[in-house]
Amino acid sequence: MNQNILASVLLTFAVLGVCGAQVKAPAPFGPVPSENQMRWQEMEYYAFIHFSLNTYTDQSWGFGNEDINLFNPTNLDAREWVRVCKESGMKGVIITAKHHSGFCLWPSKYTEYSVKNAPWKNGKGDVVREVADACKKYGLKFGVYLSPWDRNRADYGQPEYITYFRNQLTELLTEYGPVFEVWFDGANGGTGWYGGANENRKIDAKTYYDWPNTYALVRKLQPKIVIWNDGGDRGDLRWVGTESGYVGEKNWSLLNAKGDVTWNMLHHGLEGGDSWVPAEVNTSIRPEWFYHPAEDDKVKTVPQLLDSYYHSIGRNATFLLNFPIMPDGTIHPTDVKHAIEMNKVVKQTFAANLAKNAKVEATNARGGSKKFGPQNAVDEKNDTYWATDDDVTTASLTITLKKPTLFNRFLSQEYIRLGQRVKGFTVEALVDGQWKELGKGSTIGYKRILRFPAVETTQVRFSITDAKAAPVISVVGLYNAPLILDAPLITRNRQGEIAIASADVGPQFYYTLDGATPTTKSARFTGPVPTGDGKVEVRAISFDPATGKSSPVAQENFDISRKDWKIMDVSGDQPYALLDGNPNTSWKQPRNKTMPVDLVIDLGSEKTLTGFKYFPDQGMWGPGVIAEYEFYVSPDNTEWQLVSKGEFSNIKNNRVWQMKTFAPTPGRYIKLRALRNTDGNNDVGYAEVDVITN
Ligand code: FUL
Repeated sequence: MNQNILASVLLTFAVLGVCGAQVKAPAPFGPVPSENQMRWQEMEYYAFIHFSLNTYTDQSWGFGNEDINLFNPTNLDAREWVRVCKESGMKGVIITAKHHSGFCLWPSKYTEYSVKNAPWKNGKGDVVREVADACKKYGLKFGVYLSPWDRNRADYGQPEYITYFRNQLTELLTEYGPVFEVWFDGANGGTGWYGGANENRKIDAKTYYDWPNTYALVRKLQPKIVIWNDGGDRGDLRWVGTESGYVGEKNWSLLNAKGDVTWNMLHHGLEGGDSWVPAEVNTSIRPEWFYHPAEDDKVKTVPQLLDSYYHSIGRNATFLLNFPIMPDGTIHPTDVKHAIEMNKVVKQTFAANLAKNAKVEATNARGGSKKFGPQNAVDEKNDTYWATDDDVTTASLTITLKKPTLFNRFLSQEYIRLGQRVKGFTVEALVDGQWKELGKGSTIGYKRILRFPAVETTQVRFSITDAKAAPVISVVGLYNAPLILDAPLITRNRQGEIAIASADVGPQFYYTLDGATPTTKSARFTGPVPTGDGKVEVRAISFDPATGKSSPVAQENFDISRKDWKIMDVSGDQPYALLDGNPNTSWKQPRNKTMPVDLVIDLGSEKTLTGFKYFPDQGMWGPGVIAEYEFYVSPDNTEWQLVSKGEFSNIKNNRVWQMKTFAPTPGRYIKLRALRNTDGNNDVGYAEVDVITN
């Protein structure tokens, strides 16, 4: 070592000595993530792929006796799926190796109900292998979904089935290379084919599957895996209580290892939880998980996908987005387009942290040291952090930018290897000499992003207003996202008036009522538009006058107006919430009723009915989501004709519009009979009920 180098090494030691080499890093606080959970959390965004015999039968859940001969995708190339996932910014893929129908996408040794007996590739195909190989080729991680509920197996419900299940799991976890995540779906619906028994089988999900031993097997076979479950038996990750694509604003990566898990705990985590169980937001790019041609125009738009992005990754969760595969074995081009475009916007938004290496000051830094100083939060490194003294749980960090800077996003990350600590924070900008609040939140965790209208400033203050222990912040960022215009939401109230709205603040709306494509030359929406009593097709766009850009066209086809409808045997106005056109208002039947529970409506005059629609209550508390129904039509409220009956499959997890059609039937009265709800109690609720006429 020459003299100069020696001198500078000594100087460095001296400086570190003064500035904090002796200042100790904060000790971990509470539960912390395992290495497997850390690796998984850093993936942030990955895909689900739903593909099975359901794809060919247009079902949400196969019954277990669907014909294997239907499985014959002519254009299947899993490399295309994985390429789309990669181009969408995803870091992994989870394939439905076996869904509830029991049909296996790999040639399992343990069943005949698999691709090995399908016409596809003359029984020589293996979808799971193709996905695993494609993941290797594109550098994505590979995961499997294996449904515990199996509607095909005769032995489902018996101990033998558990052996079968573990044998299958062993195949999947030993023959396809590294698996980053395994997904044990919690759905256990009851009825099924069960080897020809055609019956309703109830198991006790808590005890039947003997999860502790299955988990041990999984960890032995794949030591680097993370296990998903829906909260019952604690795995490494948790469901967030909804498939609608968001987790709570307050989101702790904690739960208790033992005890029951409520919906609230799934959705928000548990502040005082004794175990690290972070959240995964799972949702489909379409309303349903499997492909249904009727949903080709219901693919989530880029703004809707972005909403889920900000409500998952932006709220301390990961984002698991599903692509349904079409019968020919490909992903629908609209789904591909939207997912890739969404990633472009995300990349553009987060390309440059406008606060990178900016001047930062903090009200407190651990031991007064540079080692834990605020500049660590803007150095673009995830493993350096700003930390305060142990007894300081409120502190501010002020960023001074070199020049006035425009931004509309704030991002922050805690160094979660030391635990999740922050309980409350605010973000302010100095505007005209005053601190103006841009946004606030409760938890931060691995990553938190706030959205707000763009602001131009040179100073930003990030204040931690409440924390469980001294905050440890590894990243603070400011970004300017491009403005995205959403296709507006069109609703029609009972009086037949149209309303148009959008999530954005400020866009103008233009609409047509004659099927024409709206432009800025069409009528401009300024308030409710009367549309009479008949059917009406409304199309509308949002328009940004600043850029001259328009949104995609929104379209709604409304049937006859519900102005003259009368709900029978009820009193007051409240029940009419189910006819008001507003999906956010609902009505629940009186609690003293027991199933079956009827809703009878007088349509005011005779109509020729061809179907009905039901939109369930979207709320949390006893929503009374109907799972099994009968639908009747009557000329006189006395003689009733049963025109439709069945189940609303998967409505428990996915509370979207349900539409049932039937042969044209004239009638003036309708009766929607609830036979069973998704919670197995007597609650019955409705956000909207409508009919289809011809
Ligand atoms: C649910 C299942 O019932 C759906 O069909 C889908 O697979 C979803 C991911 O999980 O519980």
